[in-house]
Amino acid sequence: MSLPIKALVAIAALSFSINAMADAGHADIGKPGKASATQRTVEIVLGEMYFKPEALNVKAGETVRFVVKNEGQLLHEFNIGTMDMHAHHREEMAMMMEHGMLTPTGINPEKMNMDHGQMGMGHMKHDDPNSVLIEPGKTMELVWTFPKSGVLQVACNIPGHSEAGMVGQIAIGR
Ligand SMILES: [Cu+2]
Repeated sequence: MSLPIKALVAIAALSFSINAMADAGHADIGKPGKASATQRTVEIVLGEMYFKPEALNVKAGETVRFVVKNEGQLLHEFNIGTMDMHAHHREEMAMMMEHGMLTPTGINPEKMNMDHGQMGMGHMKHDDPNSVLIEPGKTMELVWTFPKSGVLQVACNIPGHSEAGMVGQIAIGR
């Protein structure tokens, strides 16, 4: 495994996750967008413990290219979802921390790509299409097509971070 971490995370972010879609259930949070369909680029800066900007308005059905920069010292996540989805994902992230796949400052690619089936964890990869994990000093992109209406939450689900202020809001169509 000699792919740079950035590439691994980009691949993970692009891969379609059945589980994430199932988690979304009835809540329509939108879907991964095509870079070619991008109508707007929005820059987001992450740090301890904030998103800048922390509130955003998008148009109904708009495809936005997020360029997300981690200017902090710790590993952070930019995840678009609902409160329920974030609560569920926070548990997964806590598990990944416990098992050393994530550290407070980075991603351990060997552990992240291990087969965790024998540990009773099933698939335990950070491959949700609605999320990017960004190491300190790095920038990641996420292209997202929003639904026609609703209010979504942005969160960093690394244990303790959203509790400390890493939450934001995206309002659609207003
Ligand atoms: Cu964070």
